[in-house]
Formats: sequence, C-alpha cells, structure tokens
Amino acid sequence: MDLTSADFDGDGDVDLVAGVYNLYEYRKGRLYFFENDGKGNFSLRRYPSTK
Ligand SMILES: [Ca+2]
Repeated sequence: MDLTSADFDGDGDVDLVAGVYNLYEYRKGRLYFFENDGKGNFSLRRYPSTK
C-alpha cells in the first residue's frame, strides 16, 4: 500500500490518497481518497480501479 497527501480537490485542506495493489491480480487494485473536511476529519471516497 502506498499513502500520499496533498490537496487533491483544491479546497485548501490536505487530503490523503491510499493506493492498494495486488501483485498477482493487478485488476483488484484500489485507490482510496480521504477528503479532509477542514477540521481534521477524513471522509472516505473510494475509487475502483477501471483499467
Ligand atoms: Ca482538499
């Protein structure tokens, strides 16, 4: 799993993105986007892999 932080949606708060991959079946990899509400609370926005 990889984790990175940046303001991905441009609202001024630092968000988190976690990438989870499967070495044997790459199509099962997933990307999780945690949106910061500005108060330090993160809401999960899940993005399925599409390719
Ligand atoms: Ca943000």
